[in-house]
Amino acid sequence: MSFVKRLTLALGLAISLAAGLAQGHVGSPDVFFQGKAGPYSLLVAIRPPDVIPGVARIEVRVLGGEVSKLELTPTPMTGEGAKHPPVADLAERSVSDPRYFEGALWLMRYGSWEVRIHATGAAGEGELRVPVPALALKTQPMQEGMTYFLIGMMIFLTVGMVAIVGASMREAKTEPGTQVRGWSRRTLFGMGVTAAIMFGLLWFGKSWWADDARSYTRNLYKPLTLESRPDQGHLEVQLKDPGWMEMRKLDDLIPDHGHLMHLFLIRWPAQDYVFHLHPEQHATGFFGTQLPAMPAGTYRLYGDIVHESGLAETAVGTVDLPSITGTPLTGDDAGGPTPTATDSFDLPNGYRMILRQPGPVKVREVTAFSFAILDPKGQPAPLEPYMGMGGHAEFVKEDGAVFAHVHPTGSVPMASVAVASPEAMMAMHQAEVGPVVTFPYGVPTPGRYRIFVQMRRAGRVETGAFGLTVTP
Ligand SMILES: [Cu+2]
Repeated sequence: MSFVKRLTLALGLAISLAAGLAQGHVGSPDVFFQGKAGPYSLLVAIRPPDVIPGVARIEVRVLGGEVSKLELTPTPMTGEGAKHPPVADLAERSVSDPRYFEGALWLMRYGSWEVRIHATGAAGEGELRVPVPALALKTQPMQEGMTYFLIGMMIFLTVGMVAIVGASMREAKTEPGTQVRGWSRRTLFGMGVTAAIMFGLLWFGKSWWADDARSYTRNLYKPLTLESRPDQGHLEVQLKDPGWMEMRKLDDLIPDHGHLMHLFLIRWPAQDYVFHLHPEQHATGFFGTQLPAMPAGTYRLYGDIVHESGLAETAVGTVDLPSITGTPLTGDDAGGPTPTATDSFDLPNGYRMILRQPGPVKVREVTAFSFAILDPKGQPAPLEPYMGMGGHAEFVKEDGAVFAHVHPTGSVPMASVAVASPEAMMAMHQAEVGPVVTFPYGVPTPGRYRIFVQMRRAGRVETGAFGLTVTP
Protein backbone atom coordinates (compact mmCIF):
# COMPACT_ATOMS: atom_id res chain seq x y z
CA MET A 1 0.00 0.00 0.00
CA SER A 2 2.55 2.54 -1.13
CA PHE A 3 -0.23 5.05 -1.64
CA VAL A 4 -1.09 5.15 2.07
CA LYS A 5 2.58 5.46 2.91
CA ARG A 6 2.93 8.36 0.56
CA LEU A 7 -0.21 9.97 1.84
CA THR A 8 1.08 9.63 5.39
CA LEU A 9 4.37 11.17 4.33
CA ALA A 10 2.60 14.00 2.55
CA LEU A 11 0.40 14.66 5.58
CA GLY A 12 3.40 14.75 7.87
CA LEU A 13 5.08 17.22 5.57
CA ALA A 14 2.02 19.42 5.33
CA ILE A 15 1.58 19.43 9.09
CA SER A 16 5.15 20.56 9.60
CA LEU A 17 4.73 23.21 6.89
CA ALA A 18 1.62 24.58 8.54
CA ALA A 19 3.24 26.63 11.27
CA GLY A 20 4.65 30.02 12.20
CA LEU A 21 6.04 31.88 15.20
CA ALA A 22 5.53 34.93 17.36
CA GLN A 23 6.67 36.53 20.59
CA GLY A 24 5.88 38.97 23.36
CA HIS A 25 6.13 42.00 21.13
CA VAL A 26 3.80 42.73 18.25
CA GLY A 27 5.11 41.81 14.79
CA SER A 28 8.72 41.50 15.91
CA PRO A 29 9.60 37.80 16.33
CA ASP A 30 13.40 37.98 16.37
CA VAL A 31 15.05 37.97 19.79
CA PHE A 32 17.96 40.31 20.53
CA PHE A 33 19.90 39.96 23.74
CA GLN A 34 23.07 41.38 25.17
CA GLY A 35 24.50 39.74 28.26
CA LYS A 36 27.38 37.95 29.89
CA ALA A 37 28.37 34.32 29.72
CA GLY A 38 30.72 34.33 32.69
CA PRO A 39 33.64 36.59 31.75
CA TYR A 40 32.49 37.04 28.15
CA SER A 41 30.17 39.69 26.82
CA LEU A 42 27.88 38.42 24.04
CA LEU A 43 25.39 39.99 21.64
CA VAL A 44 22.88 37.35 20.57
CA ALA A 45 20.27 37.34 17.80
CA ILE A 46 17.83 34.42 17.61
CA ARG A 47 15.64 33.98 14.55
CA PRO A 48 12.80 31.69 15.61
CA PRO A 49 11.65 29.15 12.99
CA ASP A 50 8.61 29.40 10.73
CA VAL A 51 7.43 26.02 12.00
CA ILE A 52 7.11 24.26 15.36
CA PRO A 53 8.88 21.88 15.57
CA GLY A 54 11.36 23.95 13.63
CA VAL A 55 14.87 25.24 13.48
CA ALA A 56 15.88 28.47 15.22
CA ARG A 57 18.92 30.26 13.86
CA ILE A 58 21.30 31.67 16.44
CA GLU A 59 23.92 34.36 15.78
CA VAL A 60 26.38 35.37 18.47
CA ARG A 61 28.89 38.20 18.38
CA VAL A 62 31.54 38.23 21.06
CA LEU A 63 31.80 41.82 22.31
CA GLY A 64 34.28 41.24 25.12
CA GLY A 65 36.80 38.50 25.89
CA GLU A 66 38.45 35.78 23.84
CA VAL A 67 36.01 32.96 23.15
CA SER A 68 37.32 29.81 21.46
CA LYS A 69 34.20 27.64 21.62
CA LEU A 70 30.45 28.25 21.87
CA GLU A 71 27.95 25.48 22.60
CA LEU A 72 24.19 25.89 22.18
CA THR A 73 21.42 23.96 23.96
CA PRO A 74 17.66 24.54 23.65
CA THR A 75 15.43 23.61 26.60
CA PRO A 76 11.97 24.57 27.80
CA MET A 77 12.42 27.36 30.35
CA THR A 78 10.50 25.64 33.17
CA GLY A 79 9.22 22.17 34.03
CA GLU A 80 10.77 18.72 33.63
CA GLY A 81 12.22 19.49 30.19
CA ALA A 82 14.41 22.21 31.68
CA LYS A 83 16.14 19.63 33.90
CA HIS A 84 17.11 17.31 31.07
CA PRO A 85 18.81 19.38 28.40
CA PRO A 86 19.77 17.58 25.19
CA VAL A 87 23.39 17.28 24.05
CA ALA A 88 24.78 20.69 23.15
CA ASP A 89 25.39 21.75 19.55
CA LEU A 90 28.66 23.39 18.62
CA ALA A 91 28.23 26.84 17.08
CA GLU A 92 30.22 27.42 13.93
CA ARG A 93 32.84 30.11 14.06
CA SER A 94 33.08 32.44 11.09
CA VAL A 95 36.34 32.07 9.18
CA SER A 96 36.48 35.72 8.14
CA ASP A 97 35.30 37.11 11.50
CA PRO A 98 36.53 35.06 14.51
CA ARG A 99 34.27 36.98 16.94
CA TYR A 100 31.14 35.81 15.13
CA PHE A 101 29.47 32.42 15.72
CA GLU A 102 26.41 30.84 14.14
CA GLY A 103 24.27 27.85 14.93
CA ALA A 104 20.89 26.21 14.41
CA LEU A 105 18.70 24.47 16.99
CA TRP A 106 15.43 22.57 16.96
CA LEU A 107 12.57 23.95 19.04
CA MET A 108 10.38 20.91 19.53
CA ARG A 109 7.12 22.25 20.94
CA TYR A 110 5.12 25.36 21.78
CA GLY A 111 5.83 27.45 24.83
CA SER A 112 8.51 29.32 26.68
CA TRP A 113 11.98 28.16 25.66
CA GLU A 114 15.51 29.24 26.34
CA VAL A 115 18.76 28.81 24.49
CA ARG A 116 21.71 28.10 26.77
CA ILE A 117 24.93 29.50 25.35
CA HIS A 118 28.01 27.99 26.91
CA ALA A 119 31.22 29.88 26.17
CA THR A 120 34.74 28.54 26.62
CA GLY A 121 37.86 30.62 26.17
CA ALA A 122 41.06 32.02 27.62
CA ALA A 123 39.31 33.33 30.76
CA GLY A 124 37.46 30.10 31.58
CA GLU A 125 33.84 29.13 31.03
CA GLY A 126 30.46 30.80 31.37
CA GLU A 127 26.83 30.39 30.41
CA LEU A 128 24.16 32.77 29.17
CA ARG A 129 20.50 31.79 28.95
CA VAL A 130 18.37 33.58 26.38
CA PRO A 131 14.56 33.23 26.60
CA VAL A 132 12.82 32.46 23.29
CA PRO A 133 9.05 32.08 22.95
CA ALA A 134 8.00 29.33 20.53
CA LEU A 135 4.44 30.02 19.38
CA ALA A 136 2.73 29.12 16.13
CA LEU A 137 1.55 32.35 14.58
CA LYS A 138 0.16 31.40 11.21
CA THR A 139 -0.75 28.57 8.91
CA GLN A 140 1.44 28.43 5.87
CA PRO A 141 -0.28 27.46 2.63
CA MET A 142 1.21 24.52 0.80
CA GLN A 143 3.57 25.47 -2.00
CA GLU A 144 1.91 25.34 -5.40
CA GLY A 145 4.46 22.90 -6.84
CA MET A 146 3.88 20.55 -3.92
CA THR A 147 0.09 20.73 -4.43
CA TYR A 148 0.37 19.72 -8.10
CA PHE A 149 2.91 17.04 -7.29
CA LEU A 150 0.66 15.49 -4.66
CA ILE A 151 -2.46 15.67 -6.86
CA GLY A 152 -0.51 14.03 -9.67
CA MET A 153 0.72 11.29 -7.34
CA MET A 154 -2.79 10.75 -6.01
CA ILE A 155 -4.25 10.23 -9.49
CA PHE A 156 -1.33 8.11 -10.64
CA LEU A 157 -1.36 5.84 -7.59
CA THR A 158 -5.16 5.46 -7.46
CA VAL A 159 -5.49 4.64 -11.16
CA GLY A 160 -2.38 2.45 -10.90
CA MET A 161 -3.84 0.44 -8.02
CA VAL A 162 -7.12 -0.18 -9.85
CA ALA A 163 -5.19 -1.16 -12.98
CA ILE A 164 -2.96 -3.58 -11.07
CA VAL A 165 -5.94 -5.29 -9.45
CA GLY A 166 -7.72 -5.43 -12.79
CA ALA A 167 -4.70 -6.88 -14.59
CA SER A 168 -4.03 -9.47 -11.91
CA MET A 169 -7.65 -10.68 -11.80
CA ARG A 170 -7.84 -10.82 -15.55
CA GLU A 171 -4.55 -12.46 -16.39
CA ALA A 172 -3.10 -14.10 -13.28
CA LYS A 173 -4.59 -17.55 -13.97
CA THR A 174 -3.90 -17.72 -17.70
CA GLU A 175 -1.02 -19.64 -19.20
CA PRO A 176 1.98 -17.58 -20.35
CA GLY A 177 1.63 -16.39 -23.93
CA THR A 178 -2.19 -16.70 -23.98
CA GLN A 179 -4.07 -13.69 -25.31
CA VAL A 180 -6.91 -12.63 -22.97
CA ARG A 181 -9.87 -11.04 -24.69
CA GLY A 182 -12.60 -8.93 -23.08
CA TRP A 183 -13.21 -8.15 -19.44
CA SER A 184 -15.03 -10.65 -17.29
CA ARG A 185 -17.68 -9.45 -14.89
CA ARG A 186 -15.58 -10.71 -12.07
CA THR A 187 -12.63 -8.53 -13.12
CA LEU A 188 -14.78 -5.43 -13.52
CA PHE A 189 -16.36 -6.09 -10.13
CA GLY A 190 -12.91 -6.46 -8.54
CA MET A 191 -11.76 -3.21 -10.08
CA GLY A 192 -14.91 -1.48 -8.86
CA VAL A 193 -14.32 -2.72 -5.32
CA THR A 194 -10.68 -1.57 -5.47
CA ALA A 195 -11.76 1.87 -6.69
CA ALA A 196 -14.26 2.10 -3.81
CA ILE A 197 -11.58 1.12 -1.29
CA MET A 198 -9.22 3.70 -2.76
CA PHE A 199 -11.84 6.43 -2.55
CA GLY A 200 -12.55 5.37 1.02
CA LEU A 201 -8.87 5.70 1.87
CA LEU A 202 -8.70 9.10 0.18
CA TRP A 203 -11.73 10.24 2.13
CA PHE A 204 -10.12 8.99 5.33
CA GLY A 205 -6.93 10.87 4.44
CA LYS A 206 -8.85 14.04 3.74
CA SER A 207 -10.69 14.00 7.04
CA TRP A 208 -7.46 13.13 8.89
CA TRP A 209 -5.80 16.07 7.18
CA ALA A 210 -8.67 18.44 7.95
CA ASP A 211 -8.78 17.27 11.56
CA ASP A 212 -5.08 17.92 11.99
CA ALA A 213 -5.34 21.33 10.34
CA ARG A 214 -8.19 22.18 12.74
CA SER A 215 -6.23 21.17 15.80
CA TYR A 216 -3.24 23.15 14.51
CA THR A 217 -5.45 26.20 13.98
CA ARG A 218 -6.71 25.86 17.53
CA ASN A 219 -3.12 26.06 18.75
CA LEU A 220 -2.26 29.11 16.64
CA TYR A 221 -1.15 31.94 18.86
CA LYS A 222 -3.96 34.37 19.59
CA PRO A 223 -2.77 37.50 21.37
CA LEU A 224 -4.47 38.72 24.50
CA THR A 225 -6.64 41.75 24.05
CA LEU A 226 -7.25 44.69 26.33
CA GLU A 227 -10.77 45.84 26.94
CA SER A 228 -10.89 49.31 28.43
CA ARG A 229 -13.39 51.34 30.40
CA PRO A 230 -12.42 54.95 30.94
CA ASP A 231 -14.20 56.72 33.77
CA GLN A 232 -13.27 60.39 34.22
CA GLY A 233 -9.58 60.39 34.99
CA HIS A 234 -9.45 56.66 35.70
CA LEU A 235 -8.85 53.85 33.26
CA GLU A 236 -9.88 50.23 33.81
CA VAL A 237 -8.36 47.65 31.53
CA GLN A 238 -9.18 43.96 31.41
CA LEU A 239 -7.05 41.24 29.87
CA LYS A 240 -9.18 39.11 27.58
CA ASP A 241 -8.13 35.67 26.41
CA PRO A 242 -9.68 34.93 23.00
CA GLY A 243 -9.27 31.23 23.79
CA TRP A 244 -5.93 29.68 23.17
CA MET A 245 -3.97 26.77 24.56
CA GLU A 246 -4.57 25.57 28.09
CA MET A 247 -1.08 26.65 29.03
CA ARG A 248 -2.18 30.29 29.04
CA LYS A 249 -3.59 31.49 32.31
CA LEU A 250 -4.08 35.02 33.56
CA ASP A 251 -3.49 34.35 37.25
CA ASP A 252 0.20 33.54 36.80
CA LEU A 253 1.62 36.97 35.99
CA ILE A 254 4.95 37.95 37.51
CA PRO A 255 6.25 41.47 37.99
CA ASP A 256 8.61 42.90 35.39
CA HIS A 257 10.67 45.84 36.70
CA GLY A 258 8.40 45.69 39.76
CA HIS A 259 5.13 45.97 37.79
CA LEU A 260 2.66 43.33 36.64
CA MET A 261 1.75 45.39 33.60
CA HIS A 262 3.52 48.03 31.59
CA LEU A 263 0.77 49.83 29.72
CA PHE A 264 1.62 52.07 26.80
CA LEU A 265 -0.95 54.50 25.44
CA ILE A 266 -0.08 55.98 22.05
CA ARG A 267 -2.36 58.60 20.48
CA TRP A 268 -3.27 57.22 17.10
CA PRO A 269 -2.60 57.68 14.23
CA ALA A 270 -0.46 60.77 14.84
CA GLN A 271 1.61 59.08 17.60
CA ASP A 272 2.08 62.57 19.01
CA TYR A 273 1.47 61.57 22.65
CA VAL A 274 2.90 58.56 24.44
CA PHE A 275 2.32 57.44 28.01
CA HIS A 276 3.94 54.56 29.88
CA LEU A 277 1.79 53.69 32.91
CA HIS A 278 1.66 50.85 35.43
CA PRO A 279 -1.89 49.82 36.31
CA GLU A 280 -2.46 47.89 39.52
CA GLN A 281 -4.16 44.52 39.36
CA HIS A 282 -7.20 44.29 41.65
CA ALA A 283 -8.57 40.94 40.44
CA THR A 284 -7.27 38.34 38.00
CA GLY A 285 -7.02 40.10 34.65
CA PHE A 286 -8.47 43.39 35.94
CA PHE A 287 -6.21 46.41 36.15
CA GLY A 288 -6.78 50.07 36.94
CA THR A 289 -4.80 53.29 36.85
CA GLN A 290 -5.25 57.02 37.25
CA LEU A 291 -4.65 58.91 34.02
CA PRO A 292 -2.38 61.94 33.70
CA ALA A 293 -3.32 65.08 31.75
CA MET A 294 -4.03 63.83 28.22
CA PRO A 295 -5.51 65.40 25.11
CA ALA A 296 -8.67 63.83 23.68
CA GLY A 297 -8.29 61.19 21.00
CA THR A 298 -8.05 57.56 20.12
CA TYR A 299 -5.23 55.78 21.88
CA ARG A 300 -3.74 52.43 21.08
CA LEU A 301 -3.06 50.33 24.14
CA TYR A 302 -0.13 47.92 24.46
CA GLY A 303 0.00 46.02 27.74
CA ASP A 304 3.22 44.10 28.36
CA ILE A 305 2.91 41.20 30.80
CA VAL A 306 5.05 38.17 31.69
CA HIS A 307 3.77 34.76 32.81
CA GLU A 308 5.54 32.69 35.46
CA SER A 309 6.71 30.36 32.68
CA GLY A 310 8.76 33.31 31.46
CA LEU A 311 6.49 33.72 28.43
CA ALA A 312 6.00 37.42 27.65
CA GLU A 313 2.95 38.75 25.85
CA THR A 314 1.71 42.10 24.61
CA ALA A 315 -2.04 42.59 24.93
CA VAL A 316 -3.47 45.11 22.48
CA GLY A 317 -6.54 47.33 22.44
CA THR A 318 -7.78 50.84 21.77
CA VAL A 319 -9.60 53.43 23.82
CA ASP A 320 -11.31 56.71 22.94
CA LEU A 321 -10.63 59.31 25.58
CA PRO A 322 -12.01 62.78 26.12
CA SER A 323 -9.60 65.52 27.16
CA ILE A 324 -8.41 64.58 30.65
CA THR A 325 -7.21 66.97 33.33
CA GLY A 326 -5.70 64.06 35.18
CA THR A 327 -3.38 63.61 38.10
CA PRO A 328 0.34 64.41 37.91
CA LEU A 329 2.57 61.52 36.81
CA THR A 330 4.28 59.86 39.77
CA GLY A 331 6.64 56.98 40.43
CA ASP A 332 7.59 55.07 37.32
CA ASP A 333 4.74 56.50 35.24
CA ALA A 334 5.93 58.80 32.49
CA GLY A 335 4.98 60.25 29.15
CA GLY A 336 3.95 63.36 27.28
CA PRO A 337 3.90 64.99 23.86
CA THR A 338 6.10 63.31 21.28
CA PRO A 339 6.49 65.58 18.25
CA THR A 340 8.88 63.46 16.28
CA ALA A 341 12.49 64.53 15.82
CA THR A 342 15.12 63.19 13.45
CA ASP A 343 18.06 63.21 15.81
CA SER A 344 17.52 65.94 18.43
CA PHE A 345 14.38 66.05 20.59
CA ASP A 346 13.78 69.19 22.66
CA LEU A 347 13.18 68.67 26.38
CA PRO A 348 12.19 71.29 28.99
CA ASN A 349 14.75 73.86 30.25
CA GLY A 350 16.98 73.80 27.20
CA TYR A 351 17.87 70.11 27.49
CA ARG A 352 17.68 67.80 24.49
CA MET A 353 17.65 64.09 23.87
CA ILE A 354 19.78 63.02 20.94
CA LEU A 355 19.93 59.94 18.76
CA ARG A 356 23.41 59.13 17.56
CA GLN A 357 22.82 58.22 13.95
CA PRO A 358 23.52 54.49 13.73
CA GLY A 359 24.36 54.50 10.01
CA PRO A 360 22.21 52.59 7.56
CA VAL A 361 19.66 50.44 9.40
CA LYS A 362 19.16 47.08 7.72
CA VAL A 363 16.08 44.93 8.15
CA ARG A 364 16.47 42.24 10.86
CA GLU A 365 20.12 43.12 11.47
CA VAL A 366 21.14 44.13 14.96
CA THR A 367 21.70 47.86 15.11
CA ALA A 368 22.99 49.76 18.14
CA PHE A 369 20.59 52.67 18.73
CA SER A 370 22.36 55.11 21.08
CA PHE A 371 20.76 58.00 22.95
CA ALA A 372 21.96 60.68 25.34
CA ILE A 373 20.56 63.76 27.04
CA LEU A 374 22.50 66.97 26.51
CA ASP A 375 22.37 69.95 28.84
CA PRO A 376 21.84 73.51 27.48
CA LYS A 377 25.60 73.80 26.94
CA GLY A 378 25.61 70.65 24.81
CA GLN A 379 27.35 68.50 27.44
CA PRO A 380 26.05 64.98 28.17
CA ALA A 381 23.87 65.07 31.28
CA PRO A 382 24.26 62.41 33.99
CA LEU A 383 21.49 59.80 33.88
CA GLU A 384 19.84 57.66 36.54
CA PRO A 385 18.45 54.15 36.21
CA TYR A 386 14.77 54.08 35.28
CA MET A 387 13.20 50.88 36.65
CA GLY A 388 16.64 49.32 36.91
CA MET A 389 17.66 50.06 33.34
CA GLY A 390 19.51 52.78 31.50
CA GLY A 391 16.39 53.40 29.48
CA HIS A 392 13.31 51.95 27.89
CA ALA A 393 12.65 52.26 24.17
CA GLU A 394 9.59 51.37 22.13
CA PHE A 395 9.94 50.76 18.40
CA VAL A 396 6.54 51.37 16.81
CA LYS A 397 5.85 51.07 13.10
CA GLU A 398 3.69 53.87 11.74
CA ASP A 399 1.12 51.44 10.32
CA GLY A 400 0.81 49.77 13.73
CA ALA A 401 2.19 46.43 12.54
CA VAL A 402 5.11 46.50 14.98
CA PHE A 403 5.42 47.30 18.68
CA ALA A 404 8.63 46.25 20.42
CA HIS A 405 9.66 47.25 23.95
CA VAL A 406 13.44 47.18 24.11
CA HIS A 407 16.07 47.72 26.81
CA PRO A 408 19.86 48.13 26.73
CA THR A 409 19.91 44.34 27.26
CA GLY A 410 17.80 43.80 24.14
CA SER A 411 14.26 42.74 23.39
CA VAL A 412 13.80 40.13 26.16
CA PRO A 413 11.77 41.33 29.17
CA MET A 414 13.79 41.27 32.40
CA ALA A 415 11.17 39.10 34.11
CA SER A 416 11.70 36.43 31.43
CA VAL A 417 15.45 36.68 31.99
CA ALA A 418 14.81 36.22 35.71
CA VAL A 419 12.87 32.99 35.12
CA ALA A 420 15.73 31.65 32.98
CA SER A 421 18.45 32.79 35.36
CA PRO A 422 17.86 34.97 38.46
CA GLU A 423 21.59 35.73 38.82
CA ALA A 424 21.78 37.01 35.26
CA MET A 425 18.83 39.31 35.91
CA MET A 426 20.46 40.70 39.07
CA ALA A 427 23.68 41.30 37.14
CA MET A 428 21.78 43.17 34.46
CA HIS A 429 20.03 45.58 36.78
CA GLN A 430 22.06 48.70 36.46
CA ALA A 431 23.03 50.89 39.37
CA GLU A 432 24.86 53.36 37.18
CA VAL A 433 23.97 54.26 33.64
CA GLY A 434 24.90 56.54 30.79
CA PRO A 435 25.66 59.12 29.77
CA VAL A 436 25.05 57.21 26.53
CA VAL A 437 22.39 54.48 26.52
CA THR A 438 22.44 51.92 23.72
CA PHE A 439 19.60 49.64 22.65
CA PRO A 440 20.43 46.63 20.44
CA TYR A 441 17.53 45.89 18.12
CA GLY A 442 16.77 44.79 14.55
CA VAL A 443 13.65 46.18 12.88
CA PRO A 444 11.58 43.30 11.45
CA THR A 445 10.33 44.88 8.20
CA PRO A 446 11.08 47.93 6.06
CA GLY A 447 8.98 51.06 6.57
CA ARG A 448 8.60 54.09 8.79
CA TYR A 449 9.08 53.70 12.52
CA ARG A 450 8.99 55.87 15.63
CA ILE A 451 11.35 55.22 18.49
CA PHE A 452 10.01 56.44 21.83
CA VAL A 453 12.80 56.64 24.38
CA GLN A 454 12.48 57.10 28.13
CA MET A 455 15.49 57.96 30.27
CA ARG A 456 15.71 59.45 33.73
CA ARG A 457 17.59 62.59 34.67
CA ALA A 458 17.52 64.55 37.93
CA GLY A 459 14.63 62.45 39.27
CA ARG A 460 12.47 63.00 36.21
CA VAL A 461 11.68 60.56 33.40
CA GLU A 462 12.08 62.26 30.04
CA THR A 463 10.33 60.97 26.93
CA GLY A 464 11.78 61.59 23.47
CA ALA A 465 10.58 60.54 20.02
CA PHE A 466 12.55 59.92 16.86
CA GLY A 467 11.56 59.00 13.32
CA LEU A 468 13.29 56.17 11.51
CA THR A 469 12.86 55.09 7.92
CA VAL A 470 14.11 51.67 6.98
CA THR A 471 14.46 50.91 3.28
CA PRO A 472 14.17 47.37 1.94
CU1 LIG B 1 10.98 48.88 29.63
